[in-house]
Amino acid sequence: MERAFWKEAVVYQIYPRSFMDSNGDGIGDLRGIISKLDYLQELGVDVVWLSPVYQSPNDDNGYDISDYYNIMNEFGTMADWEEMLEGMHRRGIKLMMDLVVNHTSDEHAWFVESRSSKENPYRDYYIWRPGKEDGRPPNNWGSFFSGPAWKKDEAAGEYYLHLFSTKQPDLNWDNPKLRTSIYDMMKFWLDKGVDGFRMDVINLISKVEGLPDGTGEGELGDGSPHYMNGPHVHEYLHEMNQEVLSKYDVMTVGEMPGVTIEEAVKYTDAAREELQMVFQFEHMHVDAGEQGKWELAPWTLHKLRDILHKWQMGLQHHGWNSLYLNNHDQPRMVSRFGNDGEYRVQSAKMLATLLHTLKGTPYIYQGEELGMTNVKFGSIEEYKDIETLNMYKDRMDRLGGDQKEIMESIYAKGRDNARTPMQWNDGPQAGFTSGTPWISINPNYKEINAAQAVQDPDSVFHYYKQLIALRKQHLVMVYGDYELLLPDHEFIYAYTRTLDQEQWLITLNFSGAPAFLELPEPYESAHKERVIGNYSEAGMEPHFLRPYEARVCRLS
Ligand code: ISL
Ligand code: CA
Repeated sequence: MERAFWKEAVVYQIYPRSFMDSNGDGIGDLRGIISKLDYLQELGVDVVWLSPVYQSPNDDNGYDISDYYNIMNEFGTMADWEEMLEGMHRRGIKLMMDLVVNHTSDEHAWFVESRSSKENPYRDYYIWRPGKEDGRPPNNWGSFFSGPAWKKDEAAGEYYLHLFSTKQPDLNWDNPKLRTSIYDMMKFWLDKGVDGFRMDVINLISKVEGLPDGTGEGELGDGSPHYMNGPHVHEYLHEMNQEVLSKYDVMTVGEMPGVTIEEAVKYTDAAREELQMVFQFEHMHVDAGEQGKWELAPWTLHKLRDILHKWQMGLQHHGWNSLYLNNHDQPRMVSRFGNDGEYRVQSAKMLATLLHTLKGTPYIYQGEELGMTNVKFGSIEEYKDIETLNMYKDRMDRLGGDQKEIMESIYAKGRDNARTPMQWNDGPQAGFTSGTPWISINPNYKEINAAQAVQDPDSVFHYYKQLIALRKQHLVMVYGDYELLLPDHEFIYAYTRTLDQEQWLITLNFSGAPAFLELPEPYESAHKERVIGNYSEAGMEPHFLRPYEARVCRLS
């Protein structure tokens, strides 16, 4: 067992636009974060992952960067950022910045140069191609945000590739000059004291030579086999490691749609010197149909457990898991995998137990520790997310969609579910802003808010605090081997974690009804001492789990 800080840590993600507004303009900002550092310290997290705070025209809320070296005006100044970092470090909290380098904004100086002419020295920083003979785009790849992944630029009559919005042109990682520019920029932030990076869609940076068409009948094909885990991605990440990461004491996690276990082992095996962890997406697809995330399909514990189990086993000895059930791109976990009505508190705690007792590093998304829920806005006008809005327009205009059905899928899957402002108290605008918030507050803030949670010892918040503290006291939570029990149970996810003589049993009921529990021997007759649970010990029955009950026991 090789100990490492980043394996023992708990990470908290801040989406700055929605965290805390300090000046009443309705937009969360750095001084807002500074004002809430004591709250994070009380919760006990070790690391903050901060979504992008760089200069950006905000086509995709900061994931479209126009200047990597400066702070977005709406968020504050470099001096504010320095004060924030200092405040975190003083409290023993590390900072991971978001590194968005698959693409920039089309307003980035490199792209402005690049598009100006074919001869410009920055031309090759991006991916330009002439159209097909009939004027169609160079290939049939679709963008993640609806429509084709190419846009024609009139200046030189060529198309540029954008896997995300038209304002997020993809960088050309095959150009060594571009790679050096990125490494320089990373060093700039590391020299300022940053402790690590979360790397946005970092497994998309290497595209297959010739950019071949993707499969599919219609106008748009699936190009992903030609850009996910592409031909040179490991080479580039190893180079980044050698040039930059290995020279600092850093924490790294790569966000990787379409990553497989085989690939994840390569990205995270320490011997290969690339990254420490990846965010995989398989479990985020359990409730998607064949048409993708917007086609709603029921999830089952069987499907979810099979995926999580596969990843636990796959990275048990090489590599390391990152554990998450939501973030700024995903619906709220309690609404998706728990019950956000009658059993909101119990199911939020049950899911928290899962995240903190599987093997890997837990990531908490802001508001998760309060059991914040999805939101249903009455009209599309209240939504702000570019992915949601583009999909809505595409399905309404082009595909003649059924408006009610589209809204249902937005309610279930839209990214704005996670982006409504933090609910700090039951006062006006949930204490997030003294002005008008950039996106509406979830109307349930009077009941669900931090002020309530902090003073209520039975709150979701206090349960997270306990889980985080337990991790510091019991290395079995971090390093213990994982073993699955009851692989076919319809409602209960049960497993053990074992480190030397220490063995813990985790039993989680994923349903709103009591669930019958019978363990195989020797677990059934073992002596069980409860370590933590989401119901009181009174009323605990050995052979039943109460609705959404989570129980963690030490076996002897
Ligand atoms: O949000 C998604 C779920 O449909 C994904 O398709 C998402 O776009 C993908 O996971 C990549 O996410 C990251 O890069 C995007 C940005 O919009 C996301 O916020 C970011 O997390 C482009 O930079
Ligand atoms: Ca503000």
